[in-house]
Amino acid sequence: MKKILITGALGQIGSELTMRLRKEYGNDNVVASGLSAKEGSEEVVESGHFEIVDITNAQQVADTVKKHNIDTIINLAAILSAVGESKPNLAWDVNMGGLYNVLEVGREFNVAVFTPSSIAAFGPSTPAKNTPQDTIQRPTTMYGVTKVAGELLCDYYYERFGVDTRGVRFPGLISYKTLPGGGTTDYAVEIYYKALQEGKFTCPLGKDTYMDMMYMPDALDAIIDLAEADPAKLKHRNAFNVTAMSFSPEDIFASIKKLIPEFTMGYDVNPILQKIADSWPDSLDDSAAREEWGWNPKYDLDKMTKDMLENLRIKLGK
Ligand code: NAD
Ligand code: AKB
Repeated sequence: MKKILITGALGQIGSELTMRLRKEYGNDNVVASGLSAKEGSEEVVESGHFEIVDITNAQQVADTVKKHNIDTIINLAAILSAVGESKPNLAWDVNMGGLYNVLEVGREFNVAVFTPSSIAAFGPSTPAKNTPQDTIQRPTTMYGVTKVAGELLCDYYYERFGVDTRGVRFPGLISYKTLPGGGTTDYAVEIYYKALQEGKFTCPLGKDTYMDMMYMPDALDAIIDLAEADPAKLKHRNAFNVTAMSFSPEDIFASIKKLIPEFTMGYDVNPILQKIADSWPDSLDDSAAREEWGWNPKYDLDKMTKDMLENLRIKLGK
């Protein structure tokens, strides 16, 4: 990667990835883009190039790639699971139509394309425990449908047109800089804010709901390490299973309670979120990522909890 365009750069991942890449590749070599400069982090908009790019507008994507002589697009623009269930048409337009435009630009201008998939690409008929890299994928959400179709489309553009497409299946991502954009795993971020702001949390998922999760620094490493991996070593290309931990609401509550003993948690299960969470794996097998490009996360649940609380205390003044 020499000249990088990030779409959806003001979202949960993009706001941190942009700053990390600017540090490593130089401010001028990382172009952030989004729907509006007012939507998010000032430091992302002000520390380097920022362009308005709606990925459903193919011309805007192509013009930005030409203008900045881009060689890699990291395509983070998307509609996530919970919002996707309330706005399935929008999820299809952005996640499929937008991805198609990005891949077409990749083909026309010989640009590499990195697009994250998700644990949402699996469904209720997928083996839930130690979910294999290559297995049944029959997701039951619009988000999941677009994710599995996106994986296939990226594979197709590599096989058919030689576009250098790569991607991981991210689990729920936890971070303190930018709030998540409307997913099913968002509770695992909100719980830290509520622990510090109110000392109590009402969990929207049942206590035995296990899902894979990851702390943001590991997620950024995953993107950069795979994007820079030697292509000769990759047997898979798109949709590598990656995970760092699997926990339930009871586990994350216990981890926070070790550091905030007065913290309490109750339950008010949201049936729409619960149905989505129940259709996703409990824990992924990420051995292909470990073997093919050295995936090796650094944060487990307690280490993440300590870091989240330390940083959120500063951010929230608590
Ligand atoms: P996010 O919702 O925080 O950010 C997405 C950004 O895309 C937002 O800033 C939004 O305004 C923008 N956007 C929406 N429509 C757009 C359009 N038409 N054109 C340009 N921008 C548009 O999402 P995120 O958490 O940063 O996720 C980035 C990618 O990673 C997505 O593909 C998502 O599916 C995937 N992912 C995220 C997680 C997670 O837990 N955050 C987990 C698995 C996969
Ligand atoms: C969501 O919950 O929608 C995302 C994801 C796991 O893809 N965090």
